[in-house]
Amino acid sequence: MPRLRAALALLSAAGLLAGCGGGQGSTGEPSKQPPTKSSTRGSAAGVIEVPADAETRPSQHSGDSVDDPAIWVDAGNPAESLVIGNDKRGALETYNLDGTLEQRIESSTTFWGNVDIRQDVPLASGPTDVVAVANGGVRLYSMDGATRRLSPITADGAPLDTGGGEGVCLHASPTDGLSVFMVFISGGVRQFALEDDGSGNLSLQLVRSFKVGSEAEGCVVDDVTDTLYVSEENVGVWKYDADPEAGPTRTMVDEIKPQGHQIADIEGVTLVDDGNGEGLVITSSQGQTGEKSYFSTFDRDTGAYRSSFRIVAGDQADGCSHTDGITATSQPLGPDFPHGAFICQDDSNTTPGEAGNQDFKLTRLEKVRP
Ligand SMILES: [Ca+2]
Ligand SMILES: [Ca+2]
Repeated sequence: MPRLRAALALLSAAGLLAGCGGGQGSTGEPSKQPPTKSSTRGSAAGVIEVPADAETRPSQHSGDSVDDPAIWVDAGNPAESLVIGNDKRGALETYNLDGTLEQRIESSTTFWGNVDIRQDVPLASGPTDVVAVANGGVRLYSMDGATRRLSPITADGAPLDTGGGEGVCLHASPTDGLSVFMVFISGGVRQFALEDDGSGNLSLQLVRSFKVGSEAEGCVVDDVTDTLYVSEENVGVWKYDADPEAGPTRTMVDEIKPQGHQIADIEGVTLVDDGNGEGLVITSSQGQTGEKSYFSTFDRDTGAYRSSFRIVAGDQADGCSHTDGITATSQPLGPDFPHGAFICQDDSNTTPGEAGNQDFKLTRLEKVRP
């Protein structure tokens, strides 16, 4: 698809693909981050405790119901940006930054898995903000920037057949176009090229498959460095070349303790893009029964370990525990999140804020930076 590749190359050269991972928005300039850590406090285990700032409204379903968030950035009106999250037991939802529900999409296939987004993707029908979510394959939507509503961009709105998969991450490559990685609980990974079928809808083609080894789910792609990060839940976080023609060669970023800094199960993986190749990779150490979950940060460029933190109760929301999916962006999101946000799934939603079914917690990004 030379035209798409050329357009992506142009966008990349123009710096319009700056945002790239874990639901990161891709429009606008990343904010410069003045660390303001006055509200954080350390713990004995070397895990910094950071109070949450807001939470989404509770899921409609009890039990293990929410899982993986993404952020759609409204570059023209950042405070109107949206959190996108899955209700595993029945829907894809979007939330305003104050946590209120904006849109709910249901399907006859009730299990909804992970979600990811790329903005300003140069499809044949024009620049498109593409959302991918696991639901009986992969469902693809476009976000209308004016109405802030998701609409399907597959024929008849149907999911595309991936043969399964729960983990999802998009990759917008300047040379290879748009693709989606599906991560299977069995540890398999499949990469599918996504192309406009000529009618404004996307179709897919399998271009690569490989095995991580054991149970895996969380993933994110750094579009600038062409790197796929995948968490092997009981082992560590790997990075692979995201090029469809790359082989199974990989590098360990960080293992679980005692060799590394994380604990099993390693679930979510996300990317903070600060521009110029700088930024952070953040992972979610969910923990086993009786263990407190936490998040770890690594240097995007060198992979060096930077810090660990936990989201605890703030004035408006309780903290995140036993976290599955995470996302982050350094794009400004209006007055409440002027330097971006970090978002985590919480398995036990108590007061402050509403108490009840699971939800997502939002925290100012500068508070969690090392
Ligand atoms: Ca909680
Ligand atoms: Ca709460």
